[in-house]
Amino acid sequence: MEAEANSGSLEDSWAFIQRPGEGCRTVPLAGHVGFDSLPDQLVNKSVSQGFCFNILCVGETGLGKSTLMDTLFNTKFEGEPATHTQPGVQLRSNTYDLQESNVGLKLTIVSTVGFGDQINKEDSYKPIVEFIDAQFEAYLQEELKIRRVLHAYHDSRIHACLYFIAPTGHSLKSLDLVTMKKLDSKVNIIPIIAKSDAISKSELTKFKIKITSELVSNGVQIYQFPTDDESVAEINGTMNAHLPFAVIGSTEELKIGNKMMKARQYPWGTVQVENEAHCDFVKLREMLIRVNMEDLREQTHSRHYELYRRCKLEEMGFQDTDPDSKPFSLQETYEAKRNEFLGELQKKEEEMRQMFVQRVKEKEAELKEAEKELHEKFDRLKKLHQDEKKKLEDKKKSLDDEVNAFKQRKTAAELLQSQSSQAGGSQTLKRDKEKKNNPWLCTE
Ligand SMILES: Nc1nc2c(ncn2[C@@H]2O[C@H](COP(=O)(O)OP(=O)(O)O)[C@@H](O)[C@H]2O)c(=O)[nH]1
Ligand SMILES: [Mg+2]
Repeated sequence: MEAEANSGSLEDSWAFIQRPGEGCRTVPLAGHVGFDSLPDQLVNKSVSQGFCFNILCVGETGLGKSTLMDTLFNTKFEGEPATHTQPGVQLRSNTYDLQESNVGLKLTIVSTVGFGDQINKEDSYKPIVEFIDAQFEAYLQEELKIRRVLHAYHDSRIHACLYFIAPTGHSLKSLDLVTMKKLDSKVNIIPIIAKSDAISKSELTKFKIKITSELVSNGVQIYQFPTDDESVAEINGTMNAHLPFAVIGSTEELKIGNKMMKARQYPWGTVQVENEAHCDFVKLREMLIRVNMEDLREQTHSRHYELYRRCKLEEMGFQDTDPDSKPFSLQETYEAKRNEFLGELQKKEEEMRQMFVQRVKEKEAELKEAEKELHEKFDRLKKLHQDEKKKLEDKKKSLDDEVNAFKQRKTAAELLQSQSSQAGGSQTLKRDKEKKNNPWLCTE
Protein backbone atom coordinates (compact mmCIF):
# COMPACT_ATOMS: atom_id res chain seq x y z
CA MET A 1 0.00 0.00 0.00
CA GLU A 2 2.74 2.40 1.02
CA ALA A 3 4.84 1.36 -1.96
CA GLU A 4 1.89 2.07 -4.24
CA ALA A 5 1.41 5.52 -2.76
CA ASN A 6 5.10 6.24 -3.18
CA SER A 7 5.17 5.10 -6.78
CA GLY A 8 2.11 7.26 -7.43
CA SER A 9 3.76 10.39 -6.08
CA LEU A 10 6.94 9.64 -8.02
CA GLU A 11 4.96 9.42 -11.25
CA ASP A 12 3.30 12.72 -10.43
CA SER A 13 6.60 14.45 -9.96
CA TRP A 14 7.96 12.91 -13.16
CA ALA A 15 4.92 14.18 -14.98
CA PHE A 16 5.63 17.63 -13.54
CA ILE A 17 9.25 17.55 -14.55
CA GLN A 18 8.54 16.36 -18.06
CA ARG A 19 5.67 18.73 -18.80
CA PRO A 20 6.22 21.88 -16.82
CA GLY A 21 3.03 23.68 -16.11
CA GLU A 22 0.71 20.85 -17.07
CA GLY A 23 0.97 18.97 -13.80
CA CYS A 24 0.48 22.15 -11.83
CA ARG A 25 -2.73 22.52 -9.84
CA THR A 26 -4.06 25.50 -8.03
CA VAL A 27 -4.75 24.62 -4.41
CA PRO A 28 -6.42 26.82 -1.84
CA LEU A 29 -4.52 27.68 1.30
CA ALA A 30 -6.23 26.99 4.60
CA GLY A 31 -4.48 29.84 6.39
CA HIS A 32 -1.89 32.63 6.07
CA VAL A 33 1.50 31.27 4.92
CA GLY A 34 3.38 34.50 4.47
CA PHE A 35 4.92 34.49 0.98
CA ASP A 36 2.73 37.45 0.11
CA SER A 37 5.46 39.45 1.80
CA LEU A 38 7.86 38.58 -1.01
CA PRO A 39 7.38 41.92 -2.85
CA ASP A 40 8.03 43.74 0.43
CA GLN A 41 11.13 41.65 1.02
CA LEU A 42 12.30 42.56 -2.46
CA VAL A 43 11.65 46.25 -1.87
CA ASN A 44 13.40 46.18 1.50
CA LYS A 45 16.41 44.44 0.03
CA SER A 46 16.63 46.84 -2.88
CA VAL A 47 16.26 49.85 -0.58
CA SER A 48 18.99 48.59 1.71
CA GLN A 49 21.29 47.94 -1.25
CA GLY A 50 20.56 51.35 -2.75
CA PHE A 51 20.10 52.21 -6.40
CA CYS A 52 22.26 53.58 -9.09
CA PHE A 53 21.33 55.68 -12.07
CA ASN A 54 23.60 57.00 -14.77
CA ILE A 55 22.71 59.88 -17.06
CA LEU A 56 24.66 60.93 -20.12
CA CYS A 57 24.16 64.52 -21.29
CA VAL A 58 25.13 65.00 -24.91
CA GLY A 59 25.02 68.44 -26.45
CA GLU A 60 27.01 71.42 -27.53
CA THR A 61 28.91 73.43 -24.93
CA GLY A 62 26.76 76.10 -23.35
CA LEU A 63 23.39 74.50 -24.10
CA GLY A 64 22.59 74.28 -20.40
CA LYS A 65 23.46 70.64 -19.62
CA SER A 66 24.99 71.32 -16.21
CA THR A 67 22.25 73.79 -15.28
CA LEU A 68 19.52 71.29 -16.18
CA MET A 69 21.11 68.56 -14.05
CA ASP A 70 21.26 70.96 -11.10
CA THR A 71 17.63 71.89 -11.70
CA LEU A 72 16.46 68.27 -12.05
CA PHE A 73 18.06 67.07 -8.84
CA ASN A 74 17.49 70.27 -6.93
CA THR A 75 21.11 70.66 -5.95
CA LYS A 76 24.33 72.22 -7.10
CA PHE A 77 26.70 69.65 -8.52
CA GLU A 78 30.18 71.07 -8.50
CA GLY A 79 32.04 71.54 -11.74
CA GLU A 80 33.64 74.27 -13.77
CA PRO A 81 31.81 75.49 -16.89
CA ALA A 82 33.43 73.99 -19.98
CA THR A 83 35.29 76.21 -22.45
CA HIS A 84 34.82 76.22 -26.24
CA THR A 85 38.52 75.62 -26.89
CA GLN A 86 38.74 71.85 -26.49
CA PRO A 87 40.71 70.17 -29.31
CA GLY A 88 38.34 67.17 -29.24
CA VAL A 89 35.30 65.71 -27.53
CA GLN A 90 35.81 64.32 -24.04
CA LEU A 91 33.46 62.80 -21.51
CA ARG A 92 33.46 64.05 -17.96
CA SER A 93 31.94 61.72 -15.38
CA ASN A 94 31.03 62.55 -11.80
CA THR A 95 29.32 60.31 -9.25
CA TYR A 96 27.26 61.60 -6.35
CA ASP A 97 25.55 59.89 -3.43
CA LEU A 98 22.05 61.27 -3.00
CA GLN A 99 19.50 60.46 -0.33
CA GLU A 100 15.75 61.06 -0.47
CA SER A 101 13.63 59.74 2.43
CA ASN A 102 15.23 56.37 3.09
CA VAL A 103 16.26 55.74 -0.51
CA GLY A 104 19.89 56.12 -1.48
CA LEU A 105 20.81 56.84 -5.08
CA LYS A 106 24.29 56.67 -6.54
CA LEU A 107 23.91 59.12 -9.40
CA THR A 108 26.49 59.41 -12.13
CA ILE A 109 26.32 62.33 -14.50
CA VAL A 110 28.42 62.07 -17.61
CA SER A 111 28.64 65.13 -19.78
CA THR A 112 30.23 65.76 -23.15
CA VAL A 113 32.91 68.42 -23.08
CA GLY A 114 33.87 70.16 -26.31
CA PHE A 115 31.01 68.63 -28.31
CA GLY A 116 30.35 70.78 -31.39
CA ASP A 117 33.36 73.03 -30.78
CA GLN A 118 35.65 71.69 -33.49
CA ILE A 119 35.69 72.71 -37.16
CA ASN A 120 35.74 69.09 -38.24
CA LYS A 121 32.96 67.34 -36.34
CA GLU A 122 33.10 64.09 -38.29
CA ASP A 123 34.40 61.97 -35.42
CA SER A 124 32.65 63.79 -32.57
CA TYR A 125 30.36 60.82 -31.86
CA LYS A 126 33.25 58.37 -31.46
CA PRO A 127 34.36 59.20 -27.89
CA ILE A 128 30.72 58.93 -26.79
CA VAL A 129 30.23 55.51 -28.40
CA GLU A 130 33.55 54.34 -26.99
CA PHE A 131 32.57 55.50 -23.51
CA ILE A 132 29.23 53.67 -23.60
CA ASP A 133 30.89 50.50 -24.91
CA ALA A 134 33.60 50.71 -22.26
CA GLN A 135 30.94 50.63 -19.52
CA PHE A 136 29.27 47.61 -21.15
CA GLU A 137 32.64 45.90 -21.48
CA ALA A 138 33.44 46.49 -17.80
CA TYR A 139 30.12 44.94 -16.80
CA LEU A 140 30.65 41.98 -19.16
CA GLN A 141 34.11 41.39 -17.71
CA GLU A 142 32.61 41.36 -14.23
CA GLU A 143 29.94 38.89 -15.36
CA LEU A 144 32.54 36.60 -16.93
CA LYS A 145 34.71 36.50 -13.82
CA ILE A 146 34.87 33.24 -11.89
CA ARG A 147 34.35 35.09 -8.61
CA ARG A 148 31.68 37.65 -9.36
CA VAL A 149 30.60 40.40 -7.00
CA LEU A 150 27.84 41.90 -9.10
CA HIS A 151 25.81 43.00 -6.08
CA ALA A 152 28.68 45.20 -4.92
CA TYR A 153 29.73 46.19 -8.44
CA HIS A 154 29.31 49.85 -9.32
CA ASP A 155 27.28 49.60 -12.50
CA SER A 156 28.43 52.45 -14.74
CA ARG A 157 26.30 51.57 -17.77
CA ILE A 158 24.42 54.58 -19.10
CA HIS A 159 20.69 54.33 -18.38
CA ALA A 160 19.50 57.49 -20.07
CA CYS A 161 21.00 59.79 -22.65
CA LEU A 162 19.57 63.29 -22.63
CA TYR A 163 20.29 64.67 -26.07
CA PHE A 164 20.31 68.48 -25.99
CA ILE A 165 19.07 70.05 -29.22
CA ALA A 166 19.86 73.72 -29.84
CA PRO A 167 16.72 75.91 -29.99
CA THR A 168 17.31 76.98 -33.58
CA GLY A 169 13.70 76.53 -34.72
CA HIS A 170 15.08 75.21 -38.01
CA SER A 171 15.95 71.53 -38.15
CA LEU A 172 18.35 69.10 -36.58
CA LYS A 173 22.02 69.64 -37.33
CA SER A 174 23.75 66.82 -39.17
CA LEU A 175 26.01 66.40 -36.11
CA ASP A 176 22.90 65.67 -34.02
CA LEU A 177 21.47 63.21 -36.51
CA VAL A 178 24.75 61.34 -36.97
CA THR A 179 25.39 61.16 -33.23
CA MET A 180 21.88 60.02 -32.33
CA LYS A 181 21.96 57.40 -35.09
CA LYS A 182 25.24 56.02 -33.74
CA LEU A 183 23.91 55.93 -30.18
CA ASP A 184 20.38 54.65 -30.63
CA SER A 185 21.22 50.95 -30.40
CA LYS A 186 23.40 51.49 -27.33
CA VAL A 187 21.45 53.77 -25.06
CA ASN A 188 17.96 55.10 -24.28
CA ILE A 189 17.91 58.47 -26.03
CA ILE A 190 15.56 61.15 -24.73
CA PRO A 191 15.81 64.19 -27.00
CA ILE A 192 15.22 67.56 -25.40
CA ILE A 193 15.11 71.06 -26.82
CA ALA A 194 17.48 73.04 -24.62
CA LYS A 195 17.02 76.68 -23.60
CA SER A 196 13.51 76.59 -25.00
CA ASP A 197 12.83 80.08 -23.64
CA ALA A 198 14.69 81.21 -26.75
CA ILE A 199 11.97 79.98 -29.07
CA SER A 200 8.41 81.26 -29.46
CA LYS A 201 5.36 79.10 -28.76
CA SER A 202 4.24 78.73 -32.40
CA GLU A 203 7.80 78.08 -33.59
CA LEU A 204 8.22 75.47 -30.88
CA THR A 205 5.27 73.39 -32.08
CA LYS A 206 6.60 73.43 -35.64
CA PHE A 207 10.13 72.71 -34.42
CA LYS A 208 8.98 69.66 -32.46
CA ILE A 209 7.12 68.28 -35.50
CA LYS A 210 10.15 68.90 -37.72
CA ILE A 211 12.53 67.17 -35.30
CA THR A 212 10.22 64.16 -34.93
CA SER A 213 9.81 63.76 -38.68
CA GLU A 214 13.58 64.07 -39.23
CA LEU A 215 14.25 61.44 -36.60
CA VAL A 216 11.72 59.09 -38.20
CA SER A 217 12.96 59.66 -41.75
CA ASN A 218 16.55 58.99 -40.66
CA GLY A 219 15.56 55.88 -38.75
CA VAL A 220 16.73 57.17 -35.37
CA GLN A 221 15.17 55.13 -32.57
CA ILE A 222 14.51 57.25 -29.53
CA TYR A 223 13.35 55.89 -26.18
CA GLN A 224 9.59 55.47 -25.94
CA PHE A 225 8.04 55.60 -22.48
CA PRO A 226 6.57 52.11 -21.99
CA THR A 227 2.84 51.65 -22.34
CA ASP A 228 2.62 47.95 -21.51
CA ASP A 229 2.22 48.51 -17.77
CA GLU A 230 -1.39 49.56 -17.18
CA SER A 231 -0.60 51.77 -14.21
CA VAL A 232 1.57 54.10 -16.32
CA ALA A 233 0.30 53.36 -19.83
CA GLU A 234 -1.88 56.45 -20.03
CA ILE A 235 0.59 58.99 -18.76
CA ASN A 236 3.44 57.47 -20.75
CA GLY A 237 1.33 57.36 -23.93
CA THR A 238 0.47 61.05 -23.53
CA MET A 239 4.07 61.99 -22.81
CA ASN A 240 5.40 60.13 -25.82
CA ALA A 241 3.41 62.56 -27.92
CA HIS A 242 5.16 65.51 -26.25
CA LEU A 243 8.66 64.42 -27.22
CA PRO A 244 11.09 66.09 -27.64
CA PHE A 245 10.58 67.96 -24.38
CA ALA A 246 11.30 71.66 -24.50
CA VAL A 247 13.14 72.47 -21.29
CA ILE A 248 14.47 75.43 -19.38
CA GLY A 249 17.02 75.18 -16.63
CA SER A 250 17.67 77.48 -13.71
CA THR A 251 18.81 77.14 -10.16
CA GLU A 252 17.81 80.68 -9.34
CA GLU A 253 14.80 80.96 -7.01
CA LEU A 254 12.52 83.98 -7.47
CA LYS A 255 9.54 85.08 -5.43
CA ILE A 256 6.46 84.73 -7.60
CA GLY A 257 3.25 85.62 -5.81
CA ASN A 258 4.04 84.41 -2.33
CA LYS A 259 6.05 81.37 -3.42
CA MET A 260 9.70 80.85 -4.18
CA MET A 261 10.08 79.27 -7.60
CA LYS A 262 12.85 78.29 -9.96
CA ALA A 263 12.75 80.80 -12.74
CA ARG A 264 14.71 82.92 -15.17
CA GLN A 265 14.13 86.60 -15.11
CA TYR A 266 14.36 88.78 -18.21
CA PRO A 267 13.81 92.51 -18.74
CA TRP A 268 10.45 91.69 -20.28
CA GLY A 269 9.27 89.04 -17.81
CA THR A 270 9.89 85.84 -15.93
CA VAL A 271 9.90 82.27 -17.15
CA GLN A 272 9.06 79.62 -14.58
CA VAL A 273 10.89 76.33 -14.91
CA GLU A 274 8.22 74.28 -13.20
CA ASN A 275 5.27 75.88 -14.94
CA GLU A 276 3.93 73.50 -17.57
CA ALA A 277 2.57 76.42 -19.55
CA HIS A 278 6.12 77.76 -19.87
CA CYS A 279 8.10 74.60 -20.65
CA ASP A 280 8.21 70.79 -20.42
CA PHE A 281 10.65 70.61 -17.51
CA VAL A 282 8.07 69.02 -15.21
CA LYS A 283 7.18 66.46 -17.87
CA LEU A 284 10.84 65.54 -18.26
CA ARG A 285 11.34 65.18 -14.50
CA GLU A 286 8.15 63.13 -14.21
CA MET A 287 9.13 60.80 -17.03
CA LEU A 288 12.83 60.48 -16.33
CA ILE A 289 12.83 60.23 -12.56
CA ARG A 290 9.39 59.70 -11.09
CA VAL A 291 7.81 57.21 -13.52
CA ASN A 292 10.34 55.52 -15.75
CA MET A 293 13.66 55.42 -13.93
CA GLU A 294 13.34 51.68 -13.32
CA ASP A 295 12.25 51.02 -16.90
CA LEU A 296 15.29 52.94 -18.18
CA ARG A 297 17.53 50.79 -15.98
CA GLU A 298 15.74 47.66 -17.11
CA GLN A 299 15.87 48.53 -20.82
CA THR A 300 19.57 49.25 -20.50
CA HIS A 301 20.18 45.80 -19.13
CA SER A 302 17.75 43.74 -21.17
CA ARG A 303 18.04 45.53 -24.51
CA HIS A 304 21.19 47.55 -24.98
CA TYR A 305 23.58 45.58 -22.81
CA GLU A 306 22.12 42.30 -24.11
CA LEU A 307 22.84 43.40 -27.68
CA TYR A 308 26.40 44.38 -26.77
CA ARG A 309 26.92 41.11 -24.90
CA ARG A 310 25.52 39.00 -27.73
CA CYS A 311 27.65 40.68 -30.41
CA LYS A 312 30.73 40.47 -28.22
CA LEU A 313 30.28 36.78 -27.39
CA GLU A 314 29.54 35.94 -31.03
CA GLU A 315 32.66 37.86 -32.01
CA MET A 316 34.57 35.71 -29.51
CA GLY A 317 33.20 32.57 -31.21
CA PHE A 318 30.44 31.62 -28.79
CA GLN A 319 27.13 30.39 -30.20
CA ASP A 320 23.96 28.91 -28.75
CA THR A 321 23.71 26.14 -31.34
CA ASP A 322 26.18 24.48 -33.67
CA PRO A 323 25.53 24.15 -37.45
CA ASP A 324 23.44 21.00 -36.77
CA SER A 325 21.20 23.00 -34.41
CA LYS A 326 22.55 21.12 -31.42
CA PRO A 327 23.28 23.10 -28.28
CA PHE A 328 26.78 24.45 -28.40
CA SER A 329 28.95 23.35 -25.54
CA LEU A 330 31.02 26.03 -23.84
CA GLN A 331 33.87 23.55 -23.56
CA GLU A 332 33.80 22.84 -27.32
CA THR A 333 33.65 26.53 -28.14
CA TYR A 334 36.56 27.16 -25.85
CA GLU A 335 38.56 24.30 -27.39
CA ALA A 336 37.74 25.46 -30.93
CA LYS A 337 38.69 29.04 -30.11
CA ARG A 338 41.84 27.87 -28.36
CA ASN A 339 42.87 25.76 -31.36
CA GLU A 340 42.11 28.64 -33.69
CA PHE A 341 44.17 30.93 -31.51
CA LEU A 342 47.06 28.44 -31.30
CA GLY A 343 46.93 27.96 -35.09
CA GLU A 344 47.09 31.69 -35.60
CA LEU A 345 49.90 31.96 -33.09
CA GLN A 346 51.86 29.27 -34.92
CA LYS A 347 51.23 30.99 -38.25
CA LYS A 348 52.39 34.28 -36.80
CA GLU A 349 55.47 32.61 -35.32
CA GLU A 350 56.31 31.01 -38.67
CA GLU A 351 55.84 34.35 -40.44
CA MET A 352 58.09 36.04 -37.93
CA ARG A 353 60.71 33.32 -38.29
CA GLN A 354 60.64 33.66 -42.09
CA MET A 355 60.89 37.39 -41.78
CA PHE A 356 63.82 37.03 -39.38
CA VAL A 357 65.68 34.65 -41.73
CA GLN A 358 65.00 37.01 -44.65
CA ARG A 359 66.27 39.98 -42.65
CA VAL A 360 69.40 38.06 -41.62
CA LYS A 361 70.05 37.13 -45.26
CA GLU A 362 69.61 40.71 -46.35
CA LYS A 363 71.93 41.93 -43.61
CA GLU A 364 74.52 39.27 -44.54
CA ALA A 365 74.41 40.34 -48.19
CA GLU A 366 74.77 43.97 -47.11
CA LEU A 367 77.76 43.10 -44.93
CA LYS A 368 79.38 41.07 -47.69
CA GLU A 369 78.98 43.94 -50.10
CA ALA A 370 80.52 46.31 -47.54
CA GLU A 371 83.40 43.87 -46.97
CA LYS A 372 84.03 43.61 -50.70
CA GLU A 373 84.08 47.39 -51.02
CA LEU A 374 86.51 47.58 -48.10
CA HIS A 375 88.82 45.04 -49.71
CA GLU A 376 88.78 46.94 -52.98
CA LYS A 377 89.50 50.17 -51.18
CA PHE A 378 92.34 48.50 -49.27
CA ASP A 379 93.87 47.14 -52.51
CA ARG A 380 93.59 50.55 -54.13
CA LEU A 381 95.24 52.25 -51.19
CA LYS A 382 97.93 49.58 -51.02
CA LYS A 383 98.79 50.07 -54.67
CA LEU A 384 98.80 53.82 -54.23
CA HIS A 385 101.08 53.44 -51.27
CA GLN A 386 103.46 51.16 -53.19
CA ASP A 387 103.60 53.61 -56.10
CA GLU A 388 104.30 56.47 -53.72
CA LYS A 389 106.97 54.40 -52.00
CA LYS A 390 108.64 53.54 -55.28
CA LYS A 391 108.58 57.16 -56.38
CA LEU A 392 110.15 58.21 -53.10
CA GLU A 393 112.80 55.51 -53.33
CA ASP A 394 113.67 56.63 -56.86
CA LYS A 395 113.90 60.19 -55.69
CA LYS A 396 116.05 59.16 -52.75
CA LYS A 397 118.35 57.25 -55.02
CA SER A 398 118.76 60.18 -57.37
CA LEU A 399 119.34 62.46 -54.39
CA ASP A 400 121.90 60.02 -52.98
CA ASP A 401 123.65 59.98 -56.34
CA GLU A 402 123.63 63.75 -56.38
CA VAL A 403 125.01 63.83 -52.83
CA ASN A 404 127.78 61.38 -53.76
CA ALA A 405 128.68 63.34 -56.83
CA PHE A 406 128.72 66.50 -54.79
CA LYS A 407 130.91 64.87 -52.19
CA GLN A 408 133.36 63.72 -54.84
CA ARG A 409 133.46 67.17 -56.32
CA LYS A 410 133.92 68.63 -52.85
CA THR A 411 136.80 66.27 -52.03
CA ALA A 412 138.47 67.09 -55.32
CA ALA A 413 138.02 70.79 -54.71
CA GLU A 414 139.42 70.51 -51.20
CA LEU A 415 142.39 68.60 -52.48
CA LEU A 416 143.06 71.20 -55.10
CA GLN A 417 142.70 73.93 -52.59
CA SER A 418 145.06 72.32 -50.12
CA GLN A 419 147.66 71.81 -52.85
CA SER A 420 147.45 75.38 -53.95
CA SER A 421 147.61 76.66 -50.41
CA GLN A 422 150.72 74.56 -49.79
CA ALA A 423 152.40 76.04 -52.77
CA GLY A 424 151.51 79.59 -51.71
CA GLY A 425 152.69 78.94 -48.12
CA SER A 426 156.32 77.99 -49.00
CA GLN A 427 156.90 81.22 -51.06
CA THR A 428 155.76 83.41 -48.10
CA LEU A 429 158.14 81.56 -45.73
CA LYS A 430 161.02 82.19 -48.07
CA ARG A 431 160.25 85.93 -48.28
CA ASP A 432 160.03 86.20 -44.41
CA LYS A 433 163.43 84.66 -44.07
CA GLU A 434 164.95 87.10 -46.56
CA LYS A 435 163.39 90.05 -44.72
CA LYS A 436 164.86 88.89 -41.42
CA ASN A 437 168.33 88.77 -42.91
CA ASN A 438 167.97 92.06 -44.70
CA PRO A 439 165.64 94.45 -42.74
CA TRP A 440 166.07 97.14 -45.42
CA LEU A 441 164.51 94.98 -47.99
CA CYS A 442 161.25 96.38 -48.98
CA THR A 443 158.78 93.80 -49.75
CA GLU A 444 156.03 96.06 -51.05
N1 LIG B 1 18.24 81.23 -21.71
C1 LIG B 1 18.62 80.14 -21.06
N2 LIG B 1 19.87 80.06 -20.59
C2 LIG B 1 20.24 78.93 -19.93
C3 LIG B 1 19.36 77.85 -19.75
N3 LIG B 1 20.01 76.87 -19.06
C4 LIG B 1 21.25 77.33 -18.83
N4 LIG B 1 21.40 78.56 -19.35
C5 LIG B 1 22.59 79.38 -19.31
O1 LIG B 1 23.50 78.93 -20.31
C6 LIG B 1 24.84 79.07 -19.88
C7 LIG B 1 25.58 77.75 -20.01
O2 LIG B 1 24.98 76.79 -19.19
P1 LIG B 1 25.74 75.46 -18.74
O3 LIG B 1 24.78 74.73 -17.88
O4 LIG B 1 27.08 75.77 -18.16
O5 LIG B 1 25.93 74.74 -20.15
P2 LIG B 1 26.74 73.41 -20.51
O6 LIG B 1 28.05 73.83 -21.11
O7 LIG B 1 25.91 72.74 -21.54
O8 LIG B 1 26.88 72.63 -19.26
C8 LIG B 1 24.75 79.56 -18.44
O9 LIG B 1 24.94 80.94 -18.45
C9 LIG B 1 23.35 79.23 -18.01
O10 LIG B 1 22.85 80.14 -17.06
C10 LIG B 1 18.05 77.97 -20.26
O11 LIG B 1 17.21 77.10 -20.17
N5 LIG B 1 17.73 79.12 -20.92
MG1 LIG C 1 28.62 71.93 -18.31
